[in-house]
Amino acid sequence: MKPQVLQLNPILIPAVNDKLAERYTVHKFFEVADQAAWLREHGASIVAVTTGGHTGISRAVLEQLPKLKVVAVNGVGTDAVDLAYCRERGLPVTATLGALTEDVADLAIGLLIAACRNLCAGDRFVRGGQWELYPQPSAIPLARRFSGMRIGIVGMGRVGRAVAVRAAAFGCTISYTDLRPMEDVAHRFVTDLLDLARDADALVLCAAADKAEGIVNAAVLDALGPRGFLVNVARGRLVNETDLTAALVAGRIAGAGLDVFVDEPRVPLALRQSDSVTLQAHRASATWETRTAMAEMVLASITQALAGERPAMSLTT
Ligand code: 8YV
Repeated sequence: MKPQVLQLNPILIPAVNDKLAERYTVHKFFEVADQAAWLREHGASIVAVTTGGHTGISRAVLEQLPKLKVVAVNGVGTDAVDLAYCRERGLPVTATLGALTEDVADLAIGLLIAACRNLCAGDRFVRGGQWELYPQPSAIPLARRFSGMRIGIVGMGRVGRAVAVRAAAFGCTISYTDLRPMEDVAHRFVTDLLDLARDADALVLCAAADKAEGIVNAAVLDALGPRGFLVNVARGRLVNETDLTAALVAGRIAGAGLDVFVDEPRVPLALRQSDSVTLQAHRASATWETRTAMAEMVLASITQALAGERPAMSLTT
């Protein structure tokens, strides 16, 4: 009998799914109607789990998988997995470190340009036929220039650094905040997020969420101010979404580009109705190139763990 793998989130790459199915019996948990009953019956036979970065796996489910040898996260964020518990159990939790850096940084810049230049509102204006009805240039408000902006990066890890490289190519001035200054980063470090926001035309959130929930609140948004933009490609929980919605609706910040939300896939109506916001459905890593690389890493982690090796991408063992 082949080893039993529990797949909590779909992997969208057919070639990798084929390889998984050749080597393992893969159970698609997301298609199971009564998951509690399924776990009671089959939990003890599962030796590997794959899941998504922001969806993770609950401790309650982990506790029902006594023979588990690896949790292979198809993502870079592991904030939705109880790492301390997995460490105690000696259970490797792997992530797709480095695989999605470039794509996430690309989307951050894309969202920022879209927000500054009102790309989505402009698209709706043309698509909806309003241009023909209101051809005078004053029908569309002037936008803001992205090149040369002062960018405040929150979280100078892999993604933050890749955003800095791109923004620098646009002539932007870059400052950042993190838990501590990074010796190998030449940009200006700012300890306090309020100060970073005050000095920035745009804040770009690239931080892990575990130690930073709700850090972007009304005070930070007011420090960013009515000409400031917010971009979030990290986790929705970094932002107080109620404060953000209120600030956008009242014009206390100029606009936002958001790929992530507090309660995905639910997005507050006021955000969906606002022309100052560009929205994406948590798709920063969703390219063929990156998702293929990520899926291959998941497969490698499972293969290594089930061969009795320490997976190269393990964060806990
Ligand atoms: C993915 C992510 O959407 O890497 C992460 O932490 O949130 C995203 O890249 C997700 O992991 C896909 O399963």
